[in-house]
Order: sequence, then C-alpha cells, then structure tokens
Amino acid sequence: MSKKYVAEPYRIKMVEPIVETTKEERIEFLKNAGYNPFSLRSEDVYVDLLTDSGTGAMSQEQWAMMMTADEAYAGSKSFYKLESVVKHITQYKYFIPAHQGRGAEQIVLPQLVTKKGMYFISNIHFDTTRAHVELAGARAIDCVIDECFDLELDHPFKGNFDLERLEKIINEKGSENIAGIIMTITNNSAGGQPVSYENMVGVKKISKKYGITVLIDGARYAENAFFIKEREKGFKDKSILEIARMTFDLADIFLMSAKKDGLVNMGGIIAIKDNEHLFKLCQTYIVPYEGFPTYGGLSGRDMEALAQGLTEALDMRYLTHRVDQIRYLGDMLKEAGVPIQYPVGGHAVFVDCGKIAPHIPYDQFPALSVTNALYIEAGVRGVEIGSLLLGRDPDTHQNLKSPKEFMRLTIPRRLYTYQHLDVVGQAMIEVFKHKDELVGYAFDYESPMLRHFTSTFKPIKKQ
Ligand code: P70
Repeated sequence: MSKKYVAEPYRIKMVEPIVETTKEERIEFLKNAGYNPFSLRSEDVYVDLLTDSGTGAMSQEQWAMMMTADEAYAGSKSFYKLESVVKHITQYKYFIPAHQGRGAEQIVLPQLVTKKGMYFISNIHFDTTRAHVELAGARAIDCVIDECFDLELDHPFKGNFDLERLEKIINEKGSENIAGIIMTITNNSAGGQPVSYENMVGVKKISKKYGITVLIDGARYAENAFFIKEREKGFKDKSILEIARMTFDLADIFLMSAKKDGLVNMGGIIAIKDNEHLFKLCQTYIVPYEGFPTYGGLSGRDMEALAQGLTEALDMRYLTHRVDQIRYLGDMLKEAGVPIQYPVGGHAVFVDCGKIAPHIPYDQFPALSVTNALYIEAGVRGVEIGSLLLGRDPDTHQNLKSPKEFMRLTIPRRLYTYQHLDVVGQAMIEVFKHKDELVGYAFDYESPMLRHFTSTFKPIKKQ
C-alpha cells in the first residue's frame, strides 16, 4: 500500500461553489426524499459520492473541442473523429455511439438472444446489464471467484471469473443456450475490483471451445488496465493503451458507459470487432431507440468531448492519481477500524455495512441505513449496493439476499480534492462510532424495476 500520496495532477481553472447545510435541515431533506438518497436534490449534498458516472470534471481541452463540434444530423465530422479514436483504441472494425451504457446494452443484448431460455454469464452483471438481459428474455448468471466476497483477503484480482464454474455452467445449460459471456471490467458490483489479463485469456479459451460470443462491459476498462500494469507479471513496461488493446483482442463486442473512463458527462459506445451482420443489425435498431447511427443519442459536442476524454483516460499520471484518491479514503477508514473491502478497487471504497449493522436484516437494507446516517452526519451522499439494488428474483419474486451489504463511496474523476475526502472519512468514522443506533428501512413504495432508483422508504423504529 502506497503511503506516499500524490497531489492532484491538475490545477483548478473554474470553481463551482457547494452549499453547506445543517444537520436539522438534512434530517428534513432526507425525510422529504422518502429516505432514498437518489431523491435528494444535489444542492443539498456537500460531497456527492453517489456515482462516478458522468459526474467528473472535463479538461480545458475537452471544453475547447466542444466549440469545434459539428452538429449535423448525419455524417457529422465529430462522429468521424470519435469513430477514429474508438477504432484506434479498440482496434475493432465497427463503432456506433449510444447515449450511455444502458443505451448500448438495449441495442446489442437482444440481438444475441436468438431463442427462449438463453443465458448470459458474467463475473457479475451490473444492474442495468442484468435488467437488459432480462428484458431481452434471457437470464443472468454471475460467476465471480469466491475470494471476491472475502473482504479482507489481499487478492490482486478479485473481479476474476471462476473459470471452472464458468465451464460447468456452460455444460449444465448447454453451450447453445449461452447468449454471451460478459466480462465486466472493472467488476463494479463487487468493489470495482479488476480482472486479470490471464483470467480473461481463460475466458477466451473457454468461449472459443464452445463457440460463445464474448462481450466486454468496459465502463472502467482503463482502470482495469492500470491494475494489470501494476499487479500482473509481465505488464510493468506496457502502456495502458497496449494493455487495453490486448484486452479488447480477447472479446468480440465492447460496450461502454463512457460516463466513466470516457471522462464525459454523457455518452456510450458500441464497438464490434468484425461481425458485420451484428453491426448491421445494431445500426438498424439504433435508429428507433437512440438516433441515427452517426450520433446515437449524442450531440456533436458530446462526441468531441468523448473523443478527447477517451485519450486522456489512458494517461498514467491521471490514473495514478485517480486510484490513489480511492486508496487514501480506504486507508483512512481501515485505520479507524471501519470495515471496508480490501484492497480497494478503482472507483470507490465499498463499506461493509452488513458488518457495521448486523442487527439489521438484509431485507431492511443495512447499507441504506448507513448511507442515510452518513448523509445526516455531514451531507455526504453514498449509494447502497446490496440487497436493495439486487432486487427480486424475476421468477419467484422473492427478495434476493446480496452476498454483501455495501455502501459505495464512489469518487468522481478529477472533481474533489483530498480535503473533501478527509470530510468523508471523518464523517464515516463518526457514523461508525454510533453504529448501534442505526435502524432498518421498510418500503413505503416499491418500484417494479431497478427499484433502488425510485422507491421510497420508512425507517423502522426500534422496539
Ligand atoms: C454506477 C453506474 C453504470 C454502468 C456500469 C457498468 C459496469 C454499465 C453501466 C450502465 C450506474 C449508477 C449506479 C448507482 C448510482 C448511480 C448510477 N454504472 N456497466 O455508478 O451505464 O449508467 O451509462 O447507462 O457501472 O456504477 P450507464
């Protein structure tokens, strides 16, 4: 663990004031939000760690490129610029923009579901990916290594596939029923943990043996490449771009929420290695769902910013600082005894709320409880990544029990300083000191799909 922290590799050119509120005000704001942090107004949040998705700061170069954008409906020069950057990085033949990650998922995933009773297998499906798998009439199976759930185990690649189980599942379900294998890099739902190159080679070998399509869900592919460079033998002298290309070479399709490692506020990518038939299908479906194939729901400005952002995200100084910020917060919490997933991943610190509040049952959402307490303490907004987010079994409708009840403290890119993270750490330590006072939550209204976004709750009073 590095103790020598690096300062921000940028200086601030434009500032956005943030409001400070009182504890009494925050108690009221949270009540009005139905105890769902998603329903808070961001103005009422001091440090917003809800997500790293679309929340980062753009560079002066990105803002400058936006001024040069071509807003043509068809054949925009900004499209061709973005296309050339995506092709340069992925080395794939085909590219279609989408408005964000789930936009890309809704176009591509249904094309792979060619009959009833099919499955996707992922290390862990991200929740929108799972939703689109299910909307396409397929089922999602997660296949991550067991070490992933041992939060204190020092393992360099906790996002890895359990390759033995992967092959077993394929044999059990029948390879003809597997619509695709989705490599989620980094593995968001389990702590932004990386997947090793060697493990992805293993996935590729199995997919080849059974003739199964491999997809990369690569929202944070540059962070994944950073960890490979740092931790995997033989990669120290390779550039992030080289590692990324080696990774893309192992897959057939690349889907990206560009709101993460694209360093933009909005954007998504569909890239296809060489399957012309699939590309043509996606081009057909992008029109009614996202827009004409040369904009896919993005303005010319968005495409300019993304072309530049994709390039900046491959920079080692940027990535070193990014990962260091996460480690800084993680170390602070760990040293104070707050249980977190260790080692921390690439975009967030995952706090183990099951351990902090074992007196709250999983279907009363211990991580929502900690998240709400942290907001009240200091106006810091985290997000629940546990049984609330996991939802219900689509067949039995039972509440699923997540293996871990996490609160994710997600650090936006280039947005906050180490001092902001100090506030977060101190507030979390305060909540931890009063952990026995935390209460569970019951639904006031439960939304039928992706319920964590829009449901409302009531605190369950202590007996
Ligand atoms: C996040 C956001 C989005 C995402 C992802 C991976 C690996 C696809 C997508 C969808 C979503 C989120 C979660 C909680 C609070 C706010 C936002 N992840 N694949 O923060 O992409 O959002 O662009 O449609 O992580 O992890 P998109």
